[in-house]
Amino acid sequence: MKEILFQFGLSGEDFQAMPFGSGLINTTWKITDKQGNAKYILQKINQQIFKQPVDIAFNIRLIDNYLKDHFPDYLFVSPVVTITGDEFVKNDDSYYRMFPFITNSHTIDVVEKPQQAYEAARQFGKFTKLLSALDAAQLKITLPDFHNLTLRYQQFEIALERGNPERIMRSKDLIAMIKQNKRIADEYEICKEKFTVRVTHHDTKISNVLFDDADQGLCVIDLDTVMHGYSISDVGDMMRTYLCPVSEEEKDFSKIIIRAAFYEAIVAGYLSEMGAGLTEVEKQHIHFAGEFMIYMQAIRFLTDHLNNDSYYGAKYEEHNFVRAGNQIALLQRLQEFNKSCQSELVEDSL
Ligand code: GN1
Ligand code: MG
Repeated sequence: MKEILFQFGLSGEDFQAMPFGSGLINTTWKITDKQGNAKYILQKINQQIFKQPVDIAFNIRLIDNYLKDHFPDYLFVSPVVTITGDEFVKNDDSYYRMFPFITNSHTIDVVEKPQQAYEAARQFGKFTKLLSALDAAQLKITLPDFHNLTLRYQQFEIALERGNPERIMRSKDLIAMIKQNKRIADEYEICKEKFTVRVTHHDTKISNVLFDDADQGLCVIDLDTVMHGYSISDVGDMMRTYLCPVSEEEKDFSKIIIRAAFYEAIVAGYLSEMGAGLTEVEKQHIHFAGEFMIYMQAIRFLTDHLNNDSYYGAKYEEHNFVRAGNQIALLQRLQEFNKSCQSELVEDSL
C-alpha cells in the first residue's frame, strides 16, 4: 500500500488506507490523513471483469474533457495522476487508480427518503443530458454486452446445460420463474431497436451519487461502465435499488416491498432533466425499465450460482441463490405494483 500511495505522490507515513464501500467488483479504500480526514478514494480494478482498464481511463478522459469544454460548472471528479503522469499505478499486474475525496460531500448506501431518490435520478438524468451531443460511439466498450438481456438469457440457458448439476436441481423453482418471465427478454429484443442510443451510466445505485451537506445531489461517480446504451438501464437500475427498503442481500423476502413514493420520485427526478429529450418510445418504456433490470439481475445471480459463483463470488454457499431469489421476489412485487397502477389509471380515465 505504501508503494502505491508513493506512486500517487503521497507518503505512507502521512496517510492511511481503510476498506470502503460495498461494491461487488472492484476493491476500494478511503485514504485519510493523520487527522482522520478523508482525502482520496483508491481503487483496485478487478481485471477478471474489466479486461482493459486503459479503456475505462480513455472514457473518463473523453467525458472529462467534453464536460470541461461544454459545461465547466459541472462537478466532475477527475482522477489523480501518478508522479509519472499516468492514470494508474501498476503493481503486481494490478491496476490502481485514485480520485480526490470531494470535501463537504457524502454518499449514502440506503435510500431512506423519496427526496434522495429524486436527487439521484435527477443527477443520472443530468449526466446523460449533458452528454447528449457527445457521440456515444466514441466511448470504448468496457464490458461487452453488459446489459444485453438476450445474451444474459442465453448464458442462463447454457448454465442450465453445463452448470453444477446439484445446484441446478435445487434451483428448479427459481429456474421455472425465470422461464415464466421470458416475455421480458422477448420484449427487450423487440423494443431495443426503437430506443435512442445514449451515453448511459449502467450502475445507478445510490452510492454512485455524491450529495452535499444539504442532501442535494452534486454529481455521479463510478464511470467504469459508462458506455453507449439505453435509458431503461439507468432508470431500471434505480428502480431495482431504490424502490425497496432492503437490498439484494436480504434473506427475509417478506421485507421486499415497493415504495410508491420512491417510484414517483425516480420518474420525476429523471424526467426533470431528461423529460424534454426522451422520445415517445422511451417514455412509454419507463415502466418496463424496472422489470427489465430486476429480471436481468435475477438471471445474472442465478446463472452465477449455477456456474459456481465464478463472477460475483460468494460469502456463503447459497449466496447468489439467495440474491437471485430476492430479485425474483422484487420482480413479483413490482409486477403487482405495475398492475395495480394500471388499474388505477383505468379507473381514473373512467
Ligand atoms: C456489480 O460492483 P458493483 O456493486 O458496482 C455489477 C452490477 C450489478 C451489481 C449488483 C461490473 O456492481 O452490474 O448490478 O454488482 N457490476 C458489474 O450488486 O458486473
Ligand atoms: Mg460499480
